[in-house]
Amino acid sequence: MRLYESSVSGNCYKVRLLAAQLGLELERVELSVIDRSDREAVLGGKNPGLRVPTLELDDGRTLGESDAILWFLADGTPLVPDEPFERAQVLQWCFFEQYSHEPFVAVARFWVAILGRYDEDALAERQQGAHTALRAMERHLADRSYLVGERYSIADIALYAYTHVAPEGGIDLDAYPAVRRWLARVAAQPGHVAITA
Ligand SMILES: N[C@@H](CCC(=O)N[C@@H](CS)C(=O)NCC(=O)O)C(=O)O
Repeated sequence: MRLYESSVSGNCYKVRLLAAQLGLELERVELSVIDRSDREAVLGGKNPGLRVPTLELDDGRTLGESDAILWFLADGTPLVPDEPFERAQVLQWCFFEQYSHEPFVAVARFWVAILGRYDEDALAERQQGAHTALRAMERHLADRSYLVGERYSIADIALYAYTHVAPEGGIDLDAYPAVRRWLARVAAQPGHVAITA
């Protein structure tokens, strides 16, 4: 399998982390998230969104959207539950991640830590949105070990990816002790690899 990705992207890290934990081999093709001029040439016909991560299977089929890739690779393993309601809860957290978390946490981190260029007011708005998402996670994790069903799942991978690097976007995690305990639990899972791996 081939992964078109960026080594600095949390969305791509989700796939690398899952692959490491499932023992899947990935051929990694690095694309820049700053210079996007080769997007159409490299990803045209593979991902209509022209985004990374894009997964290419050995039979040539391709899949975009990080959380869809997680679901595809992990379905049938203990990282995606069998029980219909728990499966829906995993999707609940994946959709939460994509709509209420990633657009704030990931964008603030991208501007501050990767691009090094931002408008102060726009950054403050993203950081505010990030704290709204973190408060939701804190409420949910206050009396739970993992996001769904008291066991590690792709929902934890989806939200770990950007939450653990939120401070790089000026988003302090001090006010979220349950989130910090959960981050440590996720990082202690067998086969865990760092975002820099
Ligand atoms: N919803 C998509 C977001 C993908 C995305 O925004 N990818 C970024 C890197 S994290 C990217 O490709 N940026 C460069 C570009 O937009 O051309 C996912 O979860 O895969």
